[in-house]
Amino acid sequence: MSRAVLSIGSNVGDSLATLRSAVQAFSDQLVGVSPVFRTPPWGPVAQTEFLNAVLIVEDETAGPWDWLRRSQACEQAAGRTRELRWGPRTLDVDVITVDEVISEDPELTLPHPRAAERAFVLVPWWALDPEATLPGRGTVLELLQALPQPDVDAVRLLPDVSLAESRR
Ligand code: A4P
Ligand code: MG
Repeated sequence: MSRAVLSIGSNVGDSLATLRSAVQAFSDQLVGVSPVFRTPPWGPVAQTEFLNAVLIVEDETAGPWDWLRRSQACEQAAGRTRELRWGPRTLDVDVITVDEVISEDPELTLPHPRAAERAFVLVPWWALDPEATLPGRGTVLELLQALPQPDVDAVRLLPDVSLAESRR
């Protein structure tokens, strides 16, 4: 059994529809999906706000590289456009964790190297799973408490919006 946590984000086009298509793409493996949050852009590129959410997916046979390949296929299917690193994109799917796997491979670093600093990952993840842990780093709650409060407060719940029902 392999369980992965995926972060999905979009700030180009119909972002809500794009996030829904990403959830749909993982529907056979879906264990849970967080609420949607409106988030200020993280990183050096000036751009519009993102919509972000977190998925938990499970598959008996998938390994870490399968989750990366599926995530990248999902980005392609959404017609991802990206000119700049950290710049605007139709869909970004990042693999945050796969079980307790630790990997320093630049093509698949696990846990995701910037997850611990990103309120746009931690807030949705905590909303979906308040007990969650980032392997080697501590609980998601502890990581959230270590972030500047304004960063956390800037991640705002999009009310009355659901990407999908949990299937398991
Ligand atoms: N890669 C290594 N480890 C991983 C992993 N755990 N998950 C490699 C996914 N990919 C991983 O990714 C670049 C390379 O990272 C790939 O070759 C992959 O093998 P990419 O998706 O091609 O490029 P990118 O997404 O532009 O760069 P990067 O560094 O992945 O950017 P991030 O970290 O994804 O940041 N602000 C808000 N509010 N919300 C967002 O969703 N997203 C970004 C993108 C920036 N700011 C944001 C958001
Ligand atoms: Mg990425």
